[in-house]
Amino acid sequence: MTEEAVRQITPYFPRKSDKFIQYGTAGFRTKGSDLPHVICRMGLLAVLRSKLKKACIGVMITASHNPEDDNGVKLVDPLGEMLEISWEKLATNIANVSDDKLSEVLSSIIEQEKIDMAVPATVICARDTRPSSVSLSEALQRGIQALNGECIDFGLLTTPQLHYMVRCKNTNGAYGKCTENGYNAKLAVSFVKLQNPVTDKGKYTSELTVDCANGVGANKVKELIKFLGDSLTVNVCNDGSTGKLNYMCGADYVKVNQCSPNGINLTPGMKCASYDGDADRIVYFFMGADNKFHLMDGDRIATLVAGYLKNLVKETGLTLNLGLVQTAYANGSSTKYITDKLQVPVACAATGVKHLHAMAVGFDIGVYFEANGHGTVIFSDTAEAKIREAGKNESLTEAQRKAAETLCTSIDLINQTVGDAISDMLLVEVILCKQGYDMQAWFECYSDLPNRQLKVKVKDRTVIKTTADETQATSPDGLQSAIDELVKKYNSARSFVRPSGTEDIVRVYAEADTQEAADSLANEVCKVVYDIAGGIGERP
Ligand code: G16
Repeated sequence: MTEEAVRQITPYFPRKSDKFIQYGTAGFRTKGSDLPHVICRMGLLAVLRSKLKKACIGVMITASHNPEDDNGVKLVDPLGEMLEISWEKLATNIANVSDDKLSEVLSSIIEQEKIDMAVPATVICARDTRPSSVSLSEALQRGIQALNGECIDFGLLTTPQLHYMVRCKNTNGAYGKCTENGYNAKLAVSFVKLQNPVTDKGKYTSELTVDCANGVGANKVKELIKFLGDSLTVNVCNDGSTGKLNYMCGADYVKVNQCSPNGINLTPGMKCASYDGDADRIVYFFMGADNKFHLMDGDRIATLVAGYLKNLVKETGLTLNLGLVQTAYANGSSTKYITDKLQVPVACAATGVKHLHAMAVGFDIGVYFEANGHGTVIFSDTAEAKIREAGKNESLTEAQRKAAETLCTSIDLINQTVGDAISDMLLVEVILCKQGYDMQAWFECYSDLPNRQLKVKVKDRTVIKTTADETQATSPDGLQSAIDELVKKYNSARSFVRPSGTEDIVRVYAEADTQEAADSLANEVCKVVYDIAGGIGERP
């Protein structure tokens, strides 16, 4: 069977170069032109995974925040979570094997995983708006068909919508209706239910301007707005009608450059947000009373959400352990605020939502957010059951029951499968409304430590190895000690470096007591990385 499948696909999607490609932070990412055979082969792998799990598997074609020429693919497991890490290795093997050995590798996976090839397979796929995504989606479908899998193609979706569909399908609709309208209705109904009863909205305004990175999120949020009535006004910018995907706009651009994107003329009083290219990340921003640009990144969203949920849990009287997961990129001030002020335990995971998600599962209610705006909340089955039951429990006080009902509706508003810019946006709006916050009030919760993120190009980024939490470089020799020496020169400073899993670069992060100091430290660390880890191109 594998031989026949390989015979069907290789004439159309041959492996043209022996360039090694690795399943990274969020699947395979590289130039779209290098991907046809990889994506076709991921169709084969998705079928095997579906047969093994006896469930529907998802495949998303996107390179998210990367430039338009790049593309990528990631597999989604039955409950809408990222592909199990042990299978990433299989994916990498399949992507890199020569055409004549492909059948052999497929057969060995079938044998090793004891896959029953008689079990039917279903794969749900979707793509973002990149020009190369259309033909790559065809390549994927050819791979799925070659192993007799059924393919349900949703066409254009945001990445989190695809994750949502997979979970709906595998829970027979218990998680929601497996359609775009089902997704929109679920979110909108919960949003309106949470927002409408608020009578004292304080400084809150229900108007928001969203930079959609010229990506797939633009048309999707336009669809969602139709379900919201007049409860939220969303002005959609960078909707792809003119600009280029992720170019000088989008969540990554705004976060890294700490400035307003092209396409938005930021003036005082405006409340703005940016999605990334596939709408799985969101950051907020505004112009403060000081006439300066202020970023409200994933850390700010995490603190807002954790505080809100913690209060609600307290009001229900239930004993549920709530925790927050961040990465090394989390601003030191946010971690301090969460630990000291909110009194919520914080755990640190490696970059990549798959790592944060895995750690968040350890809590009854696990809030996880990367500083770049990628995150969500997950509720354990037991916690969710307790909350739903409390909402109906007549022996509780009315206030306790109401808090439990509000929690239930919040659960419905949250896309628990993965970070979701649209769902996160609605959740933030609900919380701001309930708190009576404008952006300035939210901003004043705590002060960020000034920070800077930069990139360095090196010949081979894999020479940089780090500890599990990514805060220390363990190789090459001398790199960490050189960083330590630099950090000592600044106050309240911290810096770390790590190879990106989505771009061919090394990321450098620095934090210090002033912006000048953070900038200077980041620049000095870049030079050290360039000198010790084999920098290429112009020295920073
Ligand atoms: C992906 C991952 C995120 C990660 C980001 C950057 O985001 O899903 O978890 O933070 O890449 O990763 P790296 O620093 O390894 O390049 P996205 O939005 O591009 O899918």
